[in-house]
Amino acid sequence: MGDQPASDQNRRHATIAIVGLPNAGKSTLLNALLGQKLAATSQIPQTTRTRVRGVVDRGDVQLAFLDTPGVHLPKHALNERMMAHVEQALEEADLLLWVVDADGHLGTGERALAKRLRRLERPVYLLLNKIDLLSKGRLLEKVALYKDLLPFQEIVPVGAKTGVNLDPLWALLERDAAQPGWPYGEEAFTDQTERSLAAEFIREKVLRKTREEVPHGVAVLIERWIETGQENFPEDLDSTGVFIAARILVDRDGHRKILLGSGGEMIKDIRQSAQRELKKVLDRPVRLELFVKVDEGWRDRPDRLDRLEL
Ligand SMILES: Nc1nc2c(ncn2[C@@H]2O[C@H](COP(=O)(O)OP(=O)(O)O)[C@@H](O)[C@H]2O)c(=O)[nH]1
Ligand SMILES: [Mg+2]
Repeated sequence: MGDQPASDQNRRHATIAIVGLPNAGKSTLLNALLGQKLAATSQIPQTTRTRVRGVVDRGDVQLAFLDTPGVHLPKHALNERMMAHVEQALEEADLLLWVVDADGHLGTGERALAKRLRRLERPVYLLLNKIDLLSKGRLLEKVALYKDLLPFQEIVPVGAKTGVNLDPLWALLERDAAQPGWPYGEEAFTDQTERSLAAEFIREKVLRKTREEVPHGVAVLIERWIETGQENFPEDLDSTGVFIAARILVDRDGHRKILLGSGGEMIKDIRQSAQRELKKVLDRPVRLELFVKVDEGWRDRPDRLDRLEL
């Protein structure tokens, strides 16, 4: 394009997919790279359900990161859609970051993923994450164990949670971003809407507070989003604020009871911490209302999945 300003001619970009097994730390890494929280994270596998895109400009280089759900065997229609998100990200990416929990164990899931990545024939970085949890010696053993699975472009030990070793990673990514131009505007940061971010962070609070029993059967639907001047905007809410009403869908009545907790303590706690986080993320006052509703088998109902944009 001949009419581009001279300063734009050096501009390069790359689309980078972050892939791996559940709980490796992919979403934590995305948040660390962006320097801002965009993706929900928790100890519960399958916290991430869709692709989340975050864009960072560094000098002449624009990097678009795609966070993906952890690779696992589908048990519900929901999981099949989650794996379709992974496939789309793999197809779209110029470069792949395979995140592994270096403190974990190299198993069949990882070998299967290695095979899939090999077929793609794209550059793959192996990121050995959670290095805070292991000694230098064990880290070296892990490198030896993984290095022959694929012809990795790079092997980088990192600590996503503590931000360790991200500078060398940035330098490599900037070096390897080879596509001409910048596909995203300079102000671009994410393709997530405020509504989907709100729903994700409410769901994250549910996962973090309820643990084992409930997580995989939970979805969050934003029912109302009311700005100042609109009908039913609360009179006592600051005019820069937003009123959000969200419905938490659960798979069965037992889960609804757990979510409510005795005397409604649990849902109150979830509401308060979600409201606090949303204030930070949206950078303005937030009033949040939550409702819990049983919707049996929603994970296998395509109409529900569509409505939830999953
Ligand atoms: N100790 C330690 N924990 C981490 C690190 N990175 C992520 N985690 C934790 O691993 C869990 C899974 O992280 P998450 O980003 O949700 O994993 P994902 O499923 O791959 O997206 C969370 O509890 C994180 O806090 C790390 O560098 N060190
Ligand atoms: Mg995740």
